[in-house]
Amino acid sequence: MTTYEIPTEQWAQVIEETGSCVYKKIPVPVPGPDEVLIAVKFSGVCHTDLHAMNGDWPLARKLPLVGGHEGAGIVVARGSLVSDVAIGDRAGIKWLNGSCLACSFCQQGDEPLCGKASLSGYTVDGSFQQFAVAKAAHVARIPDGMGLDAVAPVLCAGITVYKGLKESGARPGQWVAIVGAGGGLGSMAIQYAKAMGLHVIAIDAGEEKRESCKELGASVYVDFAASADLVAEVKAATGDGLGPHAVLVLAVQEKPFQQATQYVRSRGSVVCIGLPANAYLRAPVFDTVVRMISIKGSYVGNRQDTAEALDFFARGLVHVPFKTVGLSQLNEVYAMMKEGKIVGRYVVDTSK
Ligand code: 8ID
Ligand code: ZN
Ligand code: ZN
Repeated sequence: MTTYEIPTEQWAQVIEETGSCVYKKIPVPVPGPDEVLIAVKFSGVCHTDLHAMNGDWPLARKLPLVGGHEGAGIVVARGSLVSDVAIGDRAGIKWLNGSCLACSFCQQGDEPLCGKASLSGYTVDGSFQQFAVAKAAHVARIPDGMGLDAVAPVLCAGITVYKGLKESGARPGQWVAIVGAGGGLGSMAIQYAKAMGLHVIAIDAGEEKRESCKELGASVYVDFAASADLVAEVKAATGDGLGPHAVLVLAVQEKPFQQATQYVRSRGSVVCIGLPANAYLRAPVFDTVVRMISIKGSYVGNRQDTAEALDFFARGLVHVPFKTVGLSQLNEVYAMMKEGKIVGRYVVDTSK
């Protein structure tokens, strides 16, 4: 078995106060008996990391905090109870860092609903550091031959949208609208949807995102900032004027959640995934009843969803357009994200 030299100090991005993070050296963590230490090579930057830095959700987090939950790397140490993950294995840190594996939710594979779940980059330190700890039972197993930079966004964005599409109940040949299609989750959602045999209506703003969405496989692009009547335009996009069978709402604004309930096809489903701060769902009861609309939430994925989402990637069915910058430049990524300027995903390289 290969052994790795593990330093005592490492570079990390640390949130010391709400609203900002500092690039500094901190101690390398030590894995507990059921944990592994992963040398993180690349980590995707999810909009959730920005929510965590700004503390805008009604969910407590640790401080100081190392964010990040799309970390891809190599296992360099493991606790005494770990036997099925080896030193040298390629592994991924995802949002769900660990769960109890014993409660009624865990028993049924609903690990994200576990009351004792620990969350990477939120309730425990995440992947914006060179060495991060995760529960061995929950790490993503990254097959050989995948670029650790390219695979990183699958670890949250990919798993989440793949799960959301399954939750939508949409079947091959049907239409799905992806709201926020040009962003990180959206870019992956277009491709998972296409790979699952669905027609895609991509909704976002601007020409750069139009081009990217079309290139990734969207049949129609609707510019929410330019459209005079978004609801009518989305309904018309399916050809029969009845609207999409399912909607994945990934946007970080409240309004598109309301619009989705208006343009979704009767009997269709609106799957809420984006997590705008202080937002509420509002839909007319009458319409929801007589059009038999389902409105539901979908939250990351379990270990099986993780393996399946990675398998789509391994087969070359999905890829995310990504740009790489150094971990030291994380604040620049957040600035672009706040402005809605990112097409696809930014991935940080922990060596820079
Ligand atoms: O498990 C979950 N439910 C989960 C998992 C991972 C991420 C939820 N999230 C949440 C994040 O916390 C965030 O709130 O999903 C949301 C989207 O994450 P992201 O894809 O990482 O964000 P992004 O790359 O910034 O993309 C957001 C896109 O939404 C567009 C923006 O232009 C951007 O391309 N958008 C917005 I803001 N308002 C829109 C609107 N009204 C819109 N697109 C269409 N219509
Ligand atoms: Zn995420
Ligand atoms: Zn549990």
